[in-house]
Amino acid sequence: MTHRADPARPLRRLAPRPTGRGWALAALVAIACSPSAPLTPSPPAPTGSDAPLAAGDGQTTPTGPATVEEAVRFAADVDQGLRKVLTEQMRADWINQTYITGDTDLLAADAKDAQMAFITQKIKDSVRYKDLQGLPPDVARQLTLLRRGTELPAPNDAKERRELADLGVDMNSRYGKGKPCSETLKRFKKAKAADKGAKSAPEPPCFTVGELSAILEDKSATFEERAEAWRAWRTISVPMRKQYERFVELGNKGAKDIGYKDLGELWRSRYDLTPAELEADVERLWQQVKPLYDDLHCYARTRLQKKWGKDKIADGAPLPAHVFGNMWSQAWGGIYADLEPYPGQASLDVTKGLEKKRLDAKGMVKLGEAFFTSLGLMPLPATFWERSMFVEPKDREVVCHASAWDLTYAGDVRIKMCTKVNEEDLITVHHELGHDYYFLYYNKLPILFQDGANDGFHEGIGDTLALSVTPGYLADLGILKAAPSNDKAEMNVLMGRALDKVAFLPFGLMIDKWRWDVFSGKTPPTQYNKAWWDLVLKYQGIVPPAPRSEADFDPGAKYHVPANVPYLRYFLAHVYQFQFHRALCKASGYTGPLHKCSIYKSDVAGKKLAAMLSMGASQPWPEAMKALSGESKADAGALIEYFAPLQAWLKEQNKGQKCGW
Ligand code: X8Z
Ligand code: ZN
Repeated sequence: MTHRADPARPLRRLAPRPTGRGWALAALVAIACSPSAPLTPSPPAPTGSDAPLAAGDGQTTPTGPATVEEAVRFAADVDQGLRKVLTEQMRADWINQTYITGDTDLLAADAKDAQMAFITQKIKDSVRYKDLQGLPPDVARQLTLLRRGTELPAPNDAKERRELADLGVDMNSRYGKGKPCSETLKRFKKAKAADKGAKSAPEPPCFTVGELSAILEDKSATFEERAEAWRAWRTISVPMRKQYERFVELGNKGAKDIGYKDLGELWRSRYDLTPAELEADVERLWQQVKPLYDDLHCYARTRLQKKWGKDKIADGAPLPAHVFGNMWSQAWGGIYADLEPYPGQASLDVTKGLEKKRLDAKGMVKLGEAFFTSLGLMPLPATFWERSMFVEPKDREVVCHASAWDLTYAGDVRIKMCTKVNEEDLITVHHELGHDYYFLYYNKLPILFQDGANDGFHEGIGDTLALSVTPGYLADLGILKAAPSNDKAEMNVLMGRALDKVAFLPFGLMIDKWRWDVFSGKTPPTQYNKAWWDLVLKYQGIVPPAPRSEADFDPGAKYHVPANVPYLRYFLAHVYQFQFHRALCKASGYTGPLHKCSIYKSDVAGKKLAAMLSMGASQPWPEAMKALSGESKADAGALIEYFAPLQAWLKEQNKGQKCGW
């Protein structure tokens, strides 16, 4: 994957790396109880074959009326069994994703099959204790979490379960190995190499998602070449269409077997709210942020019209998906140069600073760790440094999408990244370390509590710290020459942030809107692609740059769909992280404008953060939110406050424009 240094690009996270499963798939494990007093005995993690309770070992279900003692024992047994099946799955997945072959696909599918069998059986067994009175709260919470924890319950039938496991692994690996070919793009690359005086190697004209993404943000790529890169990537998912259809059928069967209407209802049941309440809450948050997105969209259109001409970017029309420098138009930092409010106002080229410091991938991760330890958090364990994958291996296929891993639920945490020394990856490093720190701080809890307060919390921790990776902080480290010192430079910085954070919001929402409708049957397979583009248009105001039809399967070209990672979490995280940031800034004694705050070196902020992380999923998420911020509701007010100066500026810029699409 190629990445150019991009002069004067402010703090931004680039196109998300290709793919990433990581912790998310292990998340049977969801939420709740006090970290200090787990009532369920939580013995050391058995990871070997001598584990006291073999997973899925078919213990006979007790007969007669259920008792509290029996339920407590059940929860303890589940804890041990889960440690075993999940650790086995994690190990198989780690090997599979860092060395994709037919063999490792099989090993991963075996482990997934065993994990699904165990969890689905235990969910069914737990029904016996559902209405039992007098359970210790910790045990009741664990059983609740067990029932809603898995994102992929298996159907009763063993053959169907195996089929589901195989489908999941196959789609994931297919995505990881995706390398579409294009003669047009080969010519583009050749011409580019010739311009630089280099000979391009006579390789097959096929490209990874990283390479295609690089073309999307390459200043020398034409409108048409970008459209070709965009189109080419979407050929990899065509064969997934049938697979996905079957995957939905089987996943729904599994969900029904454990009492949910469909898989989407199960996914929406994981937020300590009813599915209907969750949907209403998400809509409330979306309405809070939509005006800001609309302002940004309107401004982007004007600037893109200047770049590409009104024949390509029409007045009042939605924008084509391939002009945002990102394969999914989900983060727009890749075209910062085209949207920069005041060109040349400040030297914000972080990539150049990192290169100057001669930091390598590990050095970037060290820098990330240093932020966490500056807050008084623990250093990462030695095994993290020994076992993580920091760079893309040259000799084998891997899943490059960045991810964080907790292999044993007892301290063997890692990251897997094809790290490049650039600004985007510096931010991604913080994101991934956020997951690892969560793992480390809650790993004394029963395994069912070893999860984020909800999945949006897990996604939001690293991002929260990354909001403190300000130009001021980077200038202190000598990575930037100086922090911006005037309003214009400030506006540039804020725009850089908004291109990643604000642009992402509708995308973060629409993916699962699509899946919820697919799972419920509202969107039948004959309308998979149409429904997808209807939502992209409605929420993002974006249209495909090439004709689409039901022969395509564009959702499959976004990693989280074939990998079956729920996506609402990222929308929530984008709201929470500003709420967390505001709370931690306040705790650290900061009183200035939110977008300039950095909590670097704040012990007080670190303590608050650690306290929340240690709660894991032991209590409903509003409790965790309260522990950190004193607020018990999600609120996009902090995001709006953060971007207030930018929004005022956008409104000025958009005067006289007909916004919307
Ligand atoms: O997948 C990720 C992380 C791993 S949890 C790199 N993200 C989403 C994406 O890439 O689409 C982070 C932001 C959104
Ligand atoms: Zn993540």
